[in-house]
Amino acid sequence: MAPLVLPLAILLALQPCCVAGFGLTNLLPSNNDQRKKRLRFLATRSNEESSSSVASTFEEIARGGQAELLLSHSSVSSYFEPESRKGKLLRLANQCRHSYLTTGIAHIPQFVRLDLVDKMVEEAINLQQREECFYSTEDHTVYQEPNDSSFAQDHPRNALQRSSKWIIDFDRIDQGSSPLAILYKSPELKAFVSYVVRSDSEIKDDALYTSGCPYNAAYYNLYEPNDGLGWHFDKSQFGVNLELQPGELGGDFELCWNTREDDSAWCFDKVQNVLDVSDDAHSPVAQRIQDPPVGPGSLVFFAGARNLHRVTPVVSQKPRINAIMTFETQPNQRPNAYSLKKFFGR
Ligand SMILES: O=C(O)CCC(=O)C(=O)O
Repeated sequence: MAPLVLPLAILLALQPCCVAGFGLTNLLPSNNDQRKKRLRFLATRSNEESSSSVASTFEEIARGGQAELLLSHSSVSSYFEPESRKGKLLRLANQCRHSYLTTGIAHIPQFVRLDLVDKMVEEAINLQQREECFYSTEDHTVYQEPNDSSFAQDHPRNALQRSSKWIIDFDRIDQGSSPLAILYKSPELKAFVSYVVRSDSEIKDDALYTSGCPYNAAYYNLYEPNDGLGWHFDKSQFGVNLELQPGELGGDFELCWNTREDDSAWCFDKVQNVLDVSDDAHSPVAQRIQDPPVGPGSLVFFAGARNLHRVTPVVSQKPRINAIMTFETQPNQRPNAYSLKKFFGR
């Protein structure tokens, strides 16, 4: 196979069915003028930018032969008339982007073919059974910053949250045959992610990058009974989560939209409000993906630096399994030594 064809083979297995937010049925801009403006912007942009930029990479996918190929080989190809295929791909990306920008999250159900999802679940479970994994457990502040003794221990600045899960890092995954590794390294997926999560000015600036770290690039999470993640803000602007095996009970991803106005604000009152009313099962002030629910093969984008989020403790025996794919806005980014030790045992 030519170098481009291998990653493409995986991308051909993607199933772009629809995009869902939190129970919103129509996530496209309701205003037709806005929609046209957006499409016009996309159409002109590819002429203005260099061929190496993410925007033009995506334009090539959306307009050119790759989109034809992608859609004609995916299982949803029969949903589309040939002449409207390119438009459908662009619409999927725009729906996703709109949902991400207006609710902090975008969800594409059944993004990856189920036989590949099964392969990834099998790989994760096999590696865990061979003890090729690390049990990451910690008490941390919501901000993932060390304690500040000028605040009381129960102040939102210092209040501790408990998180635990098994992690199978990128270095343990078979780079040649794992669908996760191949999908993560495909330029098409990166272009799609960039299109969804970056603002227009950022897209103009340039691309996203895969991680420079051999461990956190793409990794499996396994949440067993009582495992979960306490409320936290991420250090990175956004997260991309491929759901493989949702928890049967518990293990829900919850997000509080617009908890803080920028990635470094403290916003103690809003954080306190979330902590005050939360119990393990369900937060009345958070959003959950419900309609349709997150299922095997769902791709979830979330803006984790601005929006407080958590994974509720898993209650059922069956583990919740997902994969996190790390994309960065700067080349060669790596977590600091503390995070590597704490989360990956490296
Ligand atoms: O496992 C998940 O669904 C979310 C993980 C998460 O919250 C994070 O990576 O910050």
